[in-house]
Amino acid sequence: MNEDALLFPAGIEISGLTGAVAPFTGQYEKRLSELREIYADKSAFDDALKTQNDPLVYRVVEYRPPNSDIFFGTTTMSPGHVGGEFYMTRGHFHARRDMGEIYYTQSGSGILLLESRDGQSRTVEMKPGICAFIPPDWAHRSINIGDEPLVFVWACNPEAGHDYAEILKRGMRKRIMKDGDAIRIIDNAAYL
Ligand code: PAN
Ligand code: ZN
Repeated sequence: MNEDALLFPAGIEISGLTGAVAPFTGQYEKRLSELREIYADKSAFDDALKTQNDPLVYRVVEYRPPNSDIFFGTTTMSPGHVGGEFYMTRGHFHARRDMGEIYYTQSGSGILLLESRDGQSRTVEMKPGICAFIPPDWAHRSINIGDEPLVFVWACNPEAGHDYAEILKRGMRKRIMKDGDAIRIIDNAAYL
């Protein structure tokens, strides 16, 4: 493909309730069995897997124009919790430390948990009407704290990439817990 080829405008249909993107260029799903490392309570996790049929935790659908400096898509997260910890994404830094992102929530409610390279922790509320700015070099993980799907549109440079290893290895400083009807943000005892 000629890198200088003219790109043409497009209107992409996005459902704020289901996260469907039409047309889309790629998608993937994460089921609970693929996410054992991120939860604190491994025995609750193993019990959940035994008693449930490997539930869908989240789906990512993207629209990626070729040779563009921007792409976007949706993440749709199921409601749920494991050992009192709400369903969450893996969380990552971008491979490109100079590239941020936005998350624009369409439906549901969540918490965007962010952590700078030097270990500062922040949260941004996720609810319809809030577009979160994720600065370059802040790790980010989204957490569904409601009892409906959490759907958000994300957009960034396709060269941003993902660095999952860092968060997988050391975790994030905070965990988002369900405490009856309340939500608690606690220190992650296993943080390295
Ligand atoms: C998002 C995330 C998506 C899934 O598209 O990749 O919500 O989260 P994990 O990648 O952490 O599993 C994004 O931030 N892209 O850069
Ligand atoms: Zn990202």
